[in-house]
This record gives sequence, C-alpha cells and structure tokens, in this order.
Amino acid sequence: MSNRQNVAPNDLSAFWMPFTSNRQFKKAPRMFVRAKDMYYTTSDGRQVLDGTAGLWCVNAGHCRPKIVEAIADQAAEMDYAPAFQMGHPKAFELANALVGIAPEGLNHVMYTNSGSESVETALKTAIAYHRVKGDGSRFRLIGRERGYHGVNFGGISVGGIVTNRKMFGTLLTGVDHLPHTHTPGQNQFTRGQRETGGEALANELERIVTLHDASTIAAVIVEPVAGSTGVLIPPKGYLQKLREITKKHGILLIFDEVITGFGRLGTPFAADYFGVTPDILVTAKGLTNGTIPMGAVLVTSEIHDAFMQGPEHMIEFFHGYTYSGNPVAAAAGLGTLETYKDEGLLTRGADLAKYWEDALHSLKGLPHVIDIRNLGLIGAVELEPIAGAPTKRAFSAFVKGFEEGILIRTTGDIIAMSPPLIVEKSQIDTLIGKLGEILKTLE
Ligand code: PXG
Ligand code: PLP
Repeated sequence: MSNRQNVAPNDLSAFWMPFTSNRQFKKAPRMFVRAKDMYYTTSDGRQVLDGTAGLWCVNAGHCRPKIVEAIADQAAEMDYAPAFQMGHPKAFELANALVGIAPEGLNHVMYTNSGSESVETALKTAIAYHRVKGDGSRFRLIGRERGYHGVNFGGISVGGIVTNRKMFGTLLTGVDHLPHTHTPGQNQFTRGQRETGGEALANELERIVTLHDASTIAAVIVEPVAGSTGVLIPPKGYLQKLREITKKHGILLIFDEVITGFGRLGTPFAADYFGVTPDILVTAKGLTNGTIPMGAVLVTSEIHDAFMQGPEHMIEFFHGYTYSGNPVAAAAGLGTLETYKDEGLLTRGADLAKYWEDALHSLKGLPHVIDIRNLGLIGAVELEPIAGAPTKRAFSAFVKGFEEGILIRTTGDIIAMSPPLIVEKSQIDTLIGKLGEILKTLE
C-alpha cells in the first residue's frame, strides 16, 4: 500500500482516455500522482506549476483543507441519499449558497454531474418552459460557431466545433448558429475586449430570427467568453446586445459559465463582469473545485414558477440524474464556496488581471506568436501552425512545458492558460517566463 501511487500502472491499454492521443500518450505517459495548492507532483517526483487549474476547474488550488475535510466527513456520515422524492440538507444549503452569490434573479438550482449534463439540462428546461407556458412552437435552439457546450448530443448540436460534431450523425434538429466573435487577421494582440464590432455581431441574431421567426425559437446559448475553442474574447457591447435582442423576441438567453463561473474573470460570474443577466446560467467545474463531479443550472423564478402548476402530487419536471445533488458532491460544493469566501477568490482575479495581462503580452514578438488574448485570469497565445501539420507546434510546447515544470493547455495551435485564482505574481512570472523560453526553442 505504502508507495502505491508512485508505481506506474503496468498496463495502460484498458483505459481509453478522453480527448487524448492515446497511442502517443501510452508510449510516453505523463502522470500526476499528487497535488497541493499551485503544484502537481509527477510520478517521477517533479513539481509542475499548474497554469490551467487542472482543466479550468481547480479555482481554489489543489487539496484545500476545508474541501478535503468536507468530502471526508460527508463520505463517512452519509454516502448517498436517493435524489428523487427524497432530500438531504446539504443539497438545499448549497443551492441557497449558490443563489446567494449568483446574479440577482437567478433563484433556483438544478444539479447535474458535469458541464455537459448542465448544458443538456438547460436546453431541455428552455424548451419545456415555453411548452408549459402554452408556447410549444418555440423549440429551436441557437448556438454559436466555435462554441463548446460539452460532448452530449444537445451540447454538440448547439456547439460549433466541427471535430466534435462531424462523427455523430444528424444531431438535434432545429438548431442554428450565430457567427463566432473572432476576427483572425485583425485585432491581434488586443488587450481584453476590443472596442468595435460587438453590436454588428450580435445583430446577426436578428437575421436568424427573421429567417426562422421568433415564435419558433426557444433559446440562445453562448459562452460569455469562449474558452475551449481557444479563448475568444467578445467585443464590447456584444453580450449586452444579445440580451436586448433575446428579450425583445421572448427568447431565453443561456450563459454557459462552466469556465467563466466562480471568479475566473475577477467577478463571481461573467454575468457580473459584463453586467448582463441571462435567464439560465450553466455551471460545473469550479463549483466543487474539480474534486467531486458536479454541475448546477440556475434559473429565474419566472422559469421555475411556470412549472409549478397542476396537482401537487405530480412531478413537475421529468428530468434529473441518480446523482443530482449527491451528498458528497454537495459537501464538496459547500467546502469550495466557503474557501472562495474566506480567501476572497471570487474577486481576487480583478486585482491580478492587469499583472496577468502584462505578463502574457510580454510574449509578443517571440517566434511563431501570431496573437495574444486575455480577460480576467484567462489567457491565450496563438502560434502560427507548422505548414501541413496543424496542432503539432502547440502540442510540442505542451509536452516541453510538462518536462520543464509548467502545465499549459493546447487546442489546435492555441495555448490556453487559466491558473488557479490563488496564483501569486511570482508564479505568473515563472509560468510566463518558462513558456517564453519554450517558445524560443520550438521548431
Ligand atoms: N460548457 C463549457 C463552456 C465548457 O468549457 C463544458 C460545457 C462541458 O463540461 P464537462 O464537465 O462535461 O467537460 C465545458 C468543458 C479545455 C477543456 O481544455 C475545456 C472543457 C473541458 C475539458 C477541457 O479547453 N470545458
Ligand atoms: N441507464 C439505465 C439503465 C438507468 O437505469 C439509469 C438510471 O437509473 C441511467 C441510464 C441514467 O443514469 P444517471 O441517472 O446516473 O444519469
């Protein structure tokens, strides 16, 4: 037992790894065996600075005492309680705590086990809401090009990443897409949001409404800042205009805040950062600091109350998961929110954002760097692809980073970073300094 976590598993073939080049990985595995605060420890005993908060989820840093304790205590006290027609106190406590930090008006919470399930829950809720209001012809869902909303069928249908869609048949019908907000070849190296173009991009929604008619459209879903597809920062005024247009046409606005939630932009949610409140807010990841899988979908009272009709013994919404509000996950969520509160982490990013921005943009001028983008504690460095071998250059930066002691993420030829919100300035210097050295060595 003693040294078990230090022994590399001797057969890697059984585990078909997610979003991974399995054959490449299994030839030269990269294993983490331990983590504390800002660092991972590798199976060969090296420290790796976490530049990505795991996969954008470990916002409070690793193995934080209150979260660890909450999980351990709850697992010993009550492991599981049936989610349907039974309750347990912590699921309610956590829902109240979430409503307490959420934008005004988002007063009710449904639980899931991941961002993908949160997205499905939000989409189904939107369609069902119109139906219970007697507006059942509103069934269309509008997503956006280059959007990422997880990997389930609804999410890939409204999503806009071709590799995630093309293998899977007809997907959901009745879906259309807004154009993405990126302008490659223009506006490179913009710090934060660019000033222009926001309203025009949002006005594309009017064209879609004109094509399908508002009476057929249930909801628009967007990430306030597109993360997974390479950190695409919306221009100023864009989200405000989307809100205006959706409201005008009676269309629900869904913000997918799986990445932007829980302090990533220096405010509790991106909705706070942009001053735009959606009708439905989708979360996961940072909700439990990445510890126990859990997502939450927040909705307005107007949506919730529309379902609360008919005989009281009847189930109001035929939706939910075996693990919705799981006790151990709920305890992890409470420990997480307490940690965020104790340490001011939901707003700490606001103090660090300028330092982060300056550090990132210091990489301008290094070999292959064609764009740098940032907002809050999110950053991306886009590299010129190797001709005929897209993704290879950024991936080799990732592998070198791991060898040199920094964890970054790549998507295509874009390097994305999103450190835990406890990051110190000296650690930002280390992360960006090492990345700069690596960029100088790339083919
Ligand atoms: N919506 C958004 C906006 C996301 O970013 C999901 C939904 C799906 O969440 P789950 O928990 O089902 O994975 C996500 C997830 C990356 C990366 O490196 C991003 C995600 C997941 C893994 C890697 O960009 N985003
Ligand atoms: N498949 C089967 C056969 C099931 O019985 C259930 C749940 O009872 C599910 C799938 C869904 O599982 P979950 O509730 O964990 O999403």
